[in-house]
Amino acid sequence: MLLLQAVLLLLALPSHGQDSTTESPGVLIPAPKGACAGWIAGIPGHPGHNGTPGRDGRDGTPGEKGEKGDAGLVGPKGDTGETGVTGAEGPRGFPGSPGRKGEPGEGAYVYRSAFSVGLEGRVTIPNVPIRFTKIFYNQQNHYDSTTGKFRCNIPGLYYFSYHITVYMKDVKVSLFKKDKAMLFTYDQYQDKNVDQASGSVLLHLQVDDQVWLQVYGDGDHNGLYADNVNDSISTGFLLYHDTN
Ligand SMILES: [Ca+2]
Repeated sequence: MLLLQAVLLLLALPSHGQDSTTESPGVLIPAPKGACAGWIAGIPGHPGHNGTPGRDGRDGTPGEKGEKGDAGLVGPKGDTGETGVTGAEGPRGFPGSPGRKGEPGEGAYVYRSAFSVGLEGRVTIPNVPIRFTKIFYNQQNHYDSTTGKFRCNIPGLYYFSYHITVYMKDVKVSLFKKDKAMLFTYDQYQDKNVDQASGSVLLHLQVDDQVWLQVYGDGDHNGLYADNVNDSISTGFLLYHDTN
């Protein structure tokens, strides 16, 4: 019986080499590939040496965000900036206080022009300027007693007046400006009386304008009279000088 089993085993081994492990009870180590039939496993070897350290692992995931740190120190002062744009003009200020009184001027005399003159006897000649030769005032000599005419030296507004004593004859008298009669006065003489004739006017004069009195009419109205106790006078003066 035993011999038959051995023959069967030898006949079966070549065709079942690969699966021998399952048919060899009591053997712990599997048979190597291509091992011969009937091999017996050896004693296990000693453990090998430790291997070299492995490479570094991959980076871990980021940790959680830390708490906010303390404020840093104040930095140095920066450079001065550029000048800004000029602002809009401000509102008008309050009026200032009045200044001190000025010094007296020097040219006041330039603006003086006045005369006041009278007759020294009766007038006999008509239609010519009456010559007043009794001088009450003629400081600037703007009135010429040789011609009986006032000549304007300062352009401006002038006041003229005359007060005539009328005696023996009627009086017709005119105030002339530049050869034109501007003012007329007529007085009829009353027998055995002394009358008065007068007139006044404001006239604007330019330089060299002349003003005078003369009898007008046919020559029989020249009753202008004057003596020691009766005057016939003519007066004129500058009221305002032109400022332009
Ligand atoms: Ca009269």
